[in-house]
Amino acid sequence: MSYRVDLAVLSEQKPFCRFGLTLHNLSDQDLTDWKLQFILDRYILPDSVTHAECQQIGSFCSITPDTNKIAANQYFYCEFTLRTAPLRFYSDGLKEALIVDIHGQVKHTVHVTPIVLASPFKQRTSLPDVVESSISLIPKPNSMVLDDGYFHLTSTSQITLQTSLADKAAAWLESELTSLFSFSLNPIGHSDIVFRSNPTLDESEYKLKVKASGVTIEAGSTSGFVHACATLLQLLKPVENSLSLSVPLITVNDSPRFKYRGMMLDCARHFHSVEQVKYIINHLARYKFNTFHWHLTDDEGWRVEIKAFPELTRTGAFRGPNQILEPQFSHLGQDYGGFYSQDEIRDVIAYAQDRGITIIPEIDIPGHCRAAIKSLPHLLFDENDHSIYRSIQHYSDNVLSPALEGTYTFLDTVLSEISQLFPAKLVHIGADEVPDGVWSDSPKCQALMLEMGYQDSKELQGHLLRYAEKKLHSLGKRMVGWEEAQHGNKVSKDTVIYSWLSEDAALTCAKQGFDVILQPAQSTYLDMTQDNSPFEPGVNWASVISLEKAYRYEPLEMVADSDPIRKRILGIQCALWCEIIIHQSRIDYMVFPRLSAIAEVGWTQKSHRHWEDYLSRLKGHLTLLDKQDVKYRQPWDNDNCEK
Ligand code: TNX
Repeated sequence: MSYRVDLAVLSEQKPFCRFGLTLHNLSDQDLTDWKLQFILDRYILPDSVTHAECQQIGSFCSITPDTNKIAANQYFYCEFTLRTAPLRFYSDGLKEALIVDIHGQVKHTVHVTPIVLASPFKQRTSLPDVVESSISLIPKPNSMVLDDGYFHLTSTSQITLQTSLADKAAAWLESELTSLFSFSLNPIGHSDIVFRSNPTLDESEYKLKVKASGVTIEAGSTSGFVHACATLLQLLKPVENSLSLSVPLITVNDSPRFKYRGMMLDCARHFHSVEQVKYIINHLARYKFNTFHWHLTDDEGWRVEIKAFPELTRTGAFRGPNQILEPQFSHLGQDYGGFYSQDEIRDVIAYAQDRGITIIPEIDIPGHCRAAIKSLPHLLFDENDHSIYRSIQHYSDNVLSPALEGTYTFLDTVLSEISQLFPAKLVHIGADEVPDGVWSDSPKCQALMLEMGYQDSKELQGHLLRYAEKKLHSLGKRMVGWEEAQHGNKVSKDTVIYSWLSEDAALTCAKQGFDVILQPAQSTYLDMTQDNSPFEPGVNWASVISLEKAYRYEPLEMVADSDPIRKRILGIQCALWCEIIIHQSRIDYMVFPRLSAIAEVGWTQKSHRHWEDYLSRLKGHLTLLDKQDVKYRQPWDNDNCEK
């Protein structure tokens, strides 16, 4: 190791933190003509830097020192300030660092030491020890009666389909039996699992009966059959020294608490392969979710092929030293990225449909658009816009202009292709986090405001979103957006609001007449750390979300049962934002088992949910996760760490 960088907290004076950065030249050669590049996802106040100048684009930082030489075995030191909540976790520090020459060519790799935090080490919280439940169903069914005894699926068992509604569920059951238990059904065997249509059952509702004579599944919808299979799969246990599987005698009559149960996956900040996306979708089916919200575009990446604009993926899907987009979050010295072709997307949609899951695509506008703007500057870049702004993720050039014709050409084309590609009725247009100050120094935007009689720049955002909403209507779609979609008061009440700031904010939207999906960051964001130990990966701007906190999320707790506003709440969703999700094992660590806790929040009635009861079921359920080799966070292991 010839070069090393250390970062230490020097002082915490709310709302600021002061840091000292030391770059050690441990080699026996002088270092000259150098700059230091590193990844830090907080914003360095440019005027606060000593002995150097800092340029920052998003999380990509570049420090140019005042003196260009570090003699052999000497070091360079500078200080800077962040306006930030105190740092509490090692993953808050520098992620990667490189020494480059003054033209940006890589000279040396740099070893990054863990950040020296100001806060003392915090003990992890431990979970109560519980006795493992004999039935490990998650989410817990809303009605279930257990009998004595077992039925056995054997090498002579067969599925009998009495309805074509169950085709997909039965095929999924067979593939899961193979992958979880290496168990195959016999095409000419006994009718041990019978699927029967029951038109009296609502969407997603199902009945599962296991008697001494076999298993009967009834539903009135594809989703109902899939959920019944998810229950059956969790009831099965391999019988020792035999090829058969046992299932307890049981009667389950079950239906979900919320109609909409979703998960959002951010594939823009880091790219996840088709296989990784399918992996998540299959797990969603196992936990009886019915919606996968696919965050396909953001500042740091455009991940969906648009035939009319190949530039969007040619430029916007990659970042790195040889790309137009700078490296962000990881892979500092390397080109990095990827996108989904339309054929791949169709394949993923079919895979999800086979599991009763609808995919809602998200094209995030007008903020979070840096990758698109850099890819299509001739359409999307307003060269006369001198507005000064900085987004939450530290970009000053990431917002579409509502006053450029090109913006509308872009929207028409992208929304048309997306609407054709995705069969879902809902299309998500983002609308989150448009920074203050945007459009204020653009003659075109100011002229548009004057022409339309707008007083507030938020109305420009509303103007653009109203256009998107009408376009989507003309394509037979319903628009959905983050909370800020109602800013500027222009979109109609047909738009569905995904509320992430807080439940209060969600209720305000519902009172105004919007349908709402609850996704409060404080309980459902899977990128939040899971404990106070500084070793935990993640961020904590909304909260630390332990398994218990996720489980104890109680939607609409403050709303009376009789309040008509409840009808406006379509359901709940959790989200994995992926700034820090660099590899599959981190997906596992952040998602499992919290996903199972949120699944129960969405599915099981409040009166049936109890924390310790969930834990006792979870204990048995972990065996199933082990079978799938999921690298979940060990709930009872106090030295728990990412593998
Ligand atoms: C907020 S929630 C965001 C995302 C970030 C996330 C990180 C929302 C609509 N926007 O852009 O990735 O926080 O936790």
